[in-house]
Amino acid sequence: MNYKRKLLAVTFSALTAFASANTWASQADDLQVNNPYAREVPPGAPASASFMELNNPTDHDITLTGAQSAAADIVELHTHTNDNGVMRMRQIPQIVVPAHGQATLQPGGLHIMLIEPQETLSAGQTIEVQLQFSDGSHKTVSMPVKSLTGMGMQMQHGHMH
Ligand SMILES: [Cu+2]
Repeated sequence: MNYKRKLLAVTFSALTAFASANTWASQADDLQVNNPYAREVPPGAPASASFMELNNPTDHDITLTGAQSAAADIVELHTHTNDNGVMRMRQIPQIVVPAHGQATLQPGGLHIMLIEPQETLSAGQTIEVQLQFSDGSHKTVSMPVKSLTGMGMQMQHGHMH
């Protein structure tokens, strides 16, 4: 083994050590996003929301700490809680996708709130939402806008202006 090859071998084993410590691949790279979509809202609506399935195939937790989008002025992570039979939503600081697990963002549950959405957010459009993770990485997800009317999910919202 000449010197150059030896150096490469050393570098490679250092990389392998990094990878096994789970600090090499970013959380953004590791997370799998399935079936993302955003809710259609009429012009002037105070808020919309984005939903998706998050899959974590790795052996370490992935922590979503925030999101942003050109489609809305304010973007927050939200969940719903059952408050004596009344479903209310509230902002949460993070969504953890457990190792070898999933987190499902869906109507009535976890969601990404799109507050003060852009003027038109109608079915057939595509918007982008950037997910931000606790390791500083981020992932941009393109998603269709879909009409959810007929699903009987009228969202209560606390951000009326
Ligand atoms: Cu919300």
